[in-house]
Amino acid sequence: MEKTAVAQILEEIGTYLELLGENPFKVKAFTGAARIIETLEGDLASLVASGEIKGIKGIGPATRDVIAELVSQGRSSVHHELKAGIAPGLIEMLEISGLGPKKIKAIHEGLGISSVGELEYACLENRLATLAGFGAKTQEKILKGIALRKAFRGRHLYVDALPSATRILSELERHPDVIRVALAGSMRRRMETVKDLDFVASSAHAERVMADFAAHGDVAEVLAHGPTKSSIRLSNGLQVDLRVVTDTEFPFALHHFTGSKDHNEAMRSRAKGLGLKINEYGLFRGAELISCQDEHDFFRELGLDFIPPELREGLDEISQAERHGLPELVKEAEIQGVFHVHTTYSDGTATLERMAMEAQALGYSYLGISDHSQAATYAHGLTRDRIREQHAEIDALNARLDGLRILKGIEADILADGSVDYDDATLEGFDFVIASIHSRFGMDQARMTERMVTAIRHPRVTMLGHMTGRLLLAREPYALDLETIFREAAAHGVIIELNANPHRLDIDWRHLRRALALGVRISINPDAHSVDGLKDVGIGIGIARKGGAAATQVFNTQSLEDVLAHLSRRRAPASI
Ligand code: DGT
Ligand code: CA
Ligand code: CA
Ligand code: ZN
Repeated sequence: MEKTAVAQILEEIGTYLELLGENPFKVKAFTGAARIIETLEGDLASLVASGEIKGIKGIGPATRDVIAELVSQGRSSVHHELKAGIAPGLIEMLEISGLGPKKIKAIHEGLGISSVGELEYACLENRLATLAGFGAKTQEKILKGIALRKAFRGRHLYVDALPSATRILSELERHPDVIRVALAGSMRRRMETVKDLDFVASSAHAERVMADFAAHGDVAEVLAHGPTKSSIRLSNGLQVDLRVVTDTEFPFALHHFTGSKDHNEAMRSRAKGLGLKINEYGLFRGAELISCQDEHDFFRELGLDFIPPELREGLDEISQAERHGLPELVKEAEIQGVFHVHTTYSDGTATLERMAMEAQALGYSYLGISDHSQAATYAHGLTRDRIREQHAEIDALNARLDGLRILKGIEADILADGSVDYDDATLEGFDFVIASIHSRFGMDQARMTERMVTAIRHPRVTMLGHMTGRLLLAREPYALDLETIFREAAAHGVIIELNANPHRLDIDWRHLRRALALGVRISINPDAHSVDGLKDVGIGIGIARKGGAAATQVFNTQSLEDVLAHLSRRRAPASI
C-alpha cells in the first residue's frame, strides 16, 4: 500500500474517532501519524519489517499496529469497524466544506440529523441557527457548503471545463521546469462531460512543478500533494489532477492517463499477446524498456496506426488501427459554412446583419439562417409576413456581402402528428428546412418514431434538428427508435444535424457511429442564438470526431456550390 493511502486511512481513523467523541489525545495520535507518514523517506514496508518504525517519533504502538496491518493486508480492521459503526450520512456530511467531525457530532446529537438531505432541510427551516454553538452565519455557510458539494460532485460540461483547461495548460507550458505537458483524460478524448481535468507533464524537477501547481492562484483546496501526483480543486469546483514523470516516461504516461480505461485494458491485452507489457511508465519486453519518443512511436511499437484520442473509448479502434482502417476524422478547418442560426427575428440575441458579419469574419462561405417557425410562439416564431421581411433583408445583404452567401432557412416545428409547420407553398420559399421537435416530448416510442418518420418523408425537409432532444446533465432524450430513424433518413437523403450547442451535443456520438455506418450524412450545426454561439461548431467537431466522422460525411464541409446543388434537388414526396 502506498504511503499516501496509508496516511489517508490514518487520517480517517482520527476523524471517525472524533465523530464518536473519543478523547482528543487518541484522535491526535492518528492524525499526527498521518502527517508523519505522508512525508516519510524510504519504503514503508521495509521500515515495518525491520522494526525501524518503532524509532520514529510520533508513531505510537496503536498507530504502529494499524500501519503494519495496512502494509501487510492492504486494509485496517480498526478503520473498518469504526466506519461500520457510523451512519453513512454522517460520513457524507464530512464532505461539506465548513463542517468537521465536532460540528457533525453536535448536529447529530442536538437535532437527530444523520444525512446531508436532512441537514439541508433543517438549515432551510432555520433550525440549525437555533442550535447551541451554531448561529445564522454558520447555517448560511453550511447551506453554501451543501450547494457547493452538489456542484462539485457531479460531472461538468466540456465547455464549462474548457477555459480552466486552456489556462492551466498554458501556465504549465510556461513553467521553466516543465519539459513537455499535455492535457489527458476525458477532456483530451473530447467527452461531452468530464469529471475532472487531467494533465501529464515531464520534468527533471517534479517537486518544483508540484509546489507551483499547489500554489496556483485559483486553488480553493489542495486535495493531494505528492512528488508525482497532485490534485487541486479550483474555485469553480473543478478538480485538476497533475502527474509529473520523467521525460522518458512521458509518452507512456500520457497514453495511460488519456485513457479511456476500456481502451487501456484493450491495449494491455494486445501488448500481452505480443509478449510485451504496458504500464504508465513504459512499454517493456521483459525488463527492457522499449523507448518511444512520443505516442506515435508507442502505437507503432504495438503494430498500430496512431489512434486519435477522441477514438480511444475501447470500441473497435484497435482493430481498425491494426488494419490501417481508422477513419480520416473531420477537422474544424474543413468546415465551409454553417446551418441553424437564429437571429432577433425569433429568439436570437444578434441581428441578421451582425450574425452575417461574424460568419464572414470566421471565414465561412455560407450561413444558413433558420429562425423558429410560427408554432413556436414562445420563441417568437415567424409569421408569413416576417418571413417575407427576413427574405428581403437577406436578399439585400447578399447583394452587398463579399464572399458570404446567406441561405434562407427555417427551423420548422414537427407537430404532434408529424406534419411540418407551414403549408407547402410557404415551405417551398426556403432554401432549406430544419425540422425539429419542441413540444410533446412525452409520447411513447412508437408514436414518437412515427412522428419523426413522417417528418423525414416530407419532401421539403432538408435536415432533422437536435434529434433526440436531450439536454446534458438536465434532460433525458425522448423515446425514439434510432435505428428506424437512421434508416429512413439515409433512404430519403435527409441530413441529421449534430447539434453543437454544448448543452445538447445531439445526436450522441455513440449513436452517430451507427448513423454513419447506415449511410446517414450529418451537418455540424451551431444552433447559434448569439454571435458567440457560432463558435460552438468547434465543440461539435470534437463530438463528430468521437463518432468517427470523416469530412465527406459532413454536409457543411462542402463548398457553397455543392451545397446549393444539393438543396436545389427537390425530393419527390414519398409514395406510400
Ligand atoms: P472522467 O474524469 O470521469 O471524465 O474520465 P477520465 O477518463 O478522465 O478518468 P480519470 O480522470 O479517472 O482517469 C484518467 C485516465 O487514467 C483514465 O481514462 C484511464 C487512466 N486510469 C485511471 N484509473 C485507471 C484504472 O484503474 N485502470 C486503468 N487501466 N486506467 C486507469
Ligand atoms: Ca478525468
Ligand atoms: Ca482524474
Ligand atoms: Zn430548436
